[in-house]
Amino acid sequence: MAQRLQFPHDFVWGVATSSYQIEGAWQEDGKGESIWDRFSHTPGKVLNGDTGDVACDHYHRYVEDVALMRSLGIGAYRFSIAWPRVQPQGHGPVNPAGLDFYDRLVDALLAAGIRPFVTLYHWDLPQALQDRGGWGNRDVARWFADYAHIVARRLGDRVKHWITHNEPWVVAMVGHLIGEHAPGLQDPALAVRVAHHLLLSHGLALEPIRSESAGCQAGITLNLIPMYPASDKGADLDAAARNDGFVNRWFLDPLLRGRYPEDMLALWEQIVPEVDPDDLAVISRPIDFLGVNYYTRQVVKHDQEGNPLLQVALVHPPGEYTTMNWEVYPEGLYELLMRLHREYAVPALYITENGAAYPDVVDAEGRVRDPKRVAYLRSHLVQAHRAIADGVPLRGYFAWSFMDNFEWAHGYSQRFGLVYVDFATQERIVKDSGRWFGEAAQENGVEP
Ligand code: IFM
Repeated sequence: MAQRLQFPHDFVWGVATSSYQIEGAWQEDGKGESIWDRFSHTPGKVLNGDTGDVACDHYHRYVEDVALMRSLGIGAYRFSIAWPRVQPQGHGPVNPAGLDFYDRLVDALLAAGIRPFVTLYHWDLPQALQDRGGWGNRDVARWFADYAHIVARRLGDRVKHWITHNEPWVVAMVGHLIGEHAPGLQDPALAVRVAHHLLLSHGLALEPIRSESAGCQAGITLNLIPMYPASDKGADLDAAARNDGFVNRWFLDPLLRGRYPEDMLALWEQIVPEVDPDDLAVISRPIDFLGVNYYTRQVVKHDQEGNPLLQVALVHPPGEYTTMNWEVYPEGLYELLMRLHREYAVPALYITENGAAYPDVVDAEGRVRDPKRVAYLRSHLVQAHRAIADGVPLRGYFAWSFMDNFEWAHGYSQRFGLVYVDFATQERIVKDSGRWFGEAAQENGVEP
């Protein structure tokens, strides 16, 4: 048998979730409405009319959930804070009961020996702020920094890892260009402006976080997708470069180089937002780490009729796909990590999400056998290990997700969890992959 691949002794093994996807309790204890409450309550927006009203009922079951993490041997938990629980109107008065919930959660984690990684924004904007223009309104960036300050003041003595945003590309583009996510808009210029304000809010939040959380590490999480041209024709190479500009460089370059990519500025001349003189200096304030969410690659071809902003279309090569119709492509993770190291000299990296949706079922013995997910996790961890061996400062890996949950516009139809959730009874059943991942965490390594 091949030798086990051992990770560095301080490598972080974690699981991840987000507030709207698991908490439920959508209007309890003074929580305000979020854009995802509004969106999921609007008929036709989410598959089967599913909502996050109850989700995994984690708000009431967090003690049990933390105990389950502990029993698996998980070392860290990445979760997000629901802004409208903390500030129901998005700015101004604080709702103490909302902060208390996260305070209790952090204490429970620490008592279980699990390190909390907090994401401040994983898509549930207070609806009251959307009513004032949402992320299209520059003021929201400042209000986000105030909110970050409030949370860090309360939790910063115990939380030492902070992520400002989860996947600003998705917020900007899926929410404001494609319209499949809240707030469900389709306006290219607005989408690019939203992206800018998200980045600005990230930069503005760093200082208050650091001031309240001595010795902390603060960063941001991007969804990054390595792009491959569908052929070696010049037009396809250019198409892949444009899609890379759209998904990856439009966020990486301002954050890590203090400028937007020239080729994309030229391409999007008509829609690029107003950028105040200091904005890019704020956006590129040093981060301690970059969070990377990696699921798949994209194969791209030039297509005049394709996405009008980019004139590209995606090609689906033969291979293995998850139920999200995402190709399983572990080598892409290695290539992505190497690129971030070489081209962006990122100080440290965490894989803050990686995982797969498959059609899991509970068998007659009450067991969930999910060998494909085990294979997916293993193959990606092998590539992560390879990147570390080649010099990438990768500090940890978080599996998405700790448990099955509300997969946005797909409702409950996509199961990503290491733990199966029966949404009718809220029973949790650890999948084979959950046990496998817990063992890998305990042994700090995987069999190749
Ligand atoms: O469920 C999402 C998560 O909220 C953000 N990253 C991708 C996951 C799977 O689609």
